Amino acid sequence: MSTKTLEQVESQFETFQILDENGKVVNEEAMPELSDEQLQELMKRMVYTRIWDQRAISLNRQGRLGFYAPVAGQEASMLGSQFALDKEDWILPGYRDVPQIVFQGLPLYQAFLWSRGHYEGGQMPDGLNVLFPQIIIGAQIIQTAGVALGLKRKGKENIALTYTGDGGASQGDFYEGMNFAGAYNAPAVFIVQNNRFAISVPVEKQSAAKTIAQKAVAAGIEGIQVDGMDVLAVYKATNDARKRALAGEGPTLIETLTYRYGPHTMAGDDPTRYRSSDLDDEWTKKDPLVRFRKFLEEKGLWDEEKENEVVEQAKADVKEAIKKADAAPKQKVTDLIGFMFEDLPANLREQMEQYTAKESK
Ligand SMILES: Cc1ncc(C[n+]2csc(CCOP(=O)(O)OP(=O)(O)O)c2C)c(N)n1
Ligand SMILES: [Mg+2]
Repeated sequence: MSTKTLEQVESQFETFQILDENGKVVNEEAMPELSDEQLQELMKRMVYTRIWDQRAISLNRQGRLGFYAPVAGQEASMLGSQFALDKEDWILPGYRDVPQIVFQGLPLYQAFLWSRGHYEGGQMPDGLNVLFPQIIIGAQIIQTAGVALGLKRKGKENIALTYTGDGGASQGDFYEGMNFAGAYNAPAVFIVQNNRFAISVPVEKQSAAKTIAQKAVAAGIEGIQVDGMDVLAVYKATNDARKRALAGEGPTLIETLTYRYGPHTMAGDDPTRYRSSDLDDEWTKKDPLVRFRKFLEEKGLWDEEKENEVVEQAKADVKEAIKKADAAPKQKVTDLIGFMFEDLPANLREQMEQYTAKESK
């Protein structure tokens, strides 16, 4: 391929945006059809998530949560996309994608139990089509291709949607999953939340490609790059991708350009060692809540009172949820073994007997 051809391909992937940094509509014809209530609901979810994120970070510091990957900065990317889903669609999340599965129906206390590594946190309520948040980078892409193909074979009017990061897009599984989904025309949507870093490795060091969206080309599927700080653009792109998938027009790769304000996880990385404060400032100016708040205020759909209501609700819910998580029975080894398989293999049966005896003492 000549350099010219590469440039032609790359230049097609411009960032799709509806609201600019000041909350002004820059792409009226792309405006999704959402009612005033739906617009307010999107804002509520983003404000709620930011508060819960702050509370979770503080609970983690107090030793009251386990694994936690902060989400501030990524609210539009996470919640705009989830908002486009039907209740029966499938979500295959990564470890950071807890807000999406909570708004899809996972009770908050279970999300906290998941954070603590408690088995009850991974037991999805009946009817909630969500897989356990994936820790293995990129593994959920292949699983999504499989789930989507299953939905198609069963004649369901639903899609499988997955989230990974820029780091996930550097894994072999990513290409394999997209390629398979494309080949079988499976109703899958792959979202790559490009927050510019895989822990400390910048996206520029992970790939020579100018965009992650263009990686769709080789898989023969649709690809789009979206302003991930613009909740309306993320919603619109996901909704369109979902419709295409259900119409038999194939999978879509959506790259959302976003940023995590906090550390990678609460396990102790220090972002000031791998990110400049200039870059932090540049992205803080794009904040998804600030721009959407301006847009809604202009329409008379948002004010301080509404904001405070959501803040108080989020604080109260977190308090309640952590109390409920604290009340969960202490996890036993037999619980872990018992929930792994429908029929226990011989070696685990043996361990089960040993631990049952031990725990009954
Ligand atoms: C297969 C695999 N390799 C390495 C790791 C260690 N690891 C955990 S998070 C992470 C970075 C992922 O970055 P990205 O996909 O951009 O997601 P983000 O954390 O930025 O949301 C790595 C390398 C892992 N969990 N799995
Ligand atoms: Mg990343």
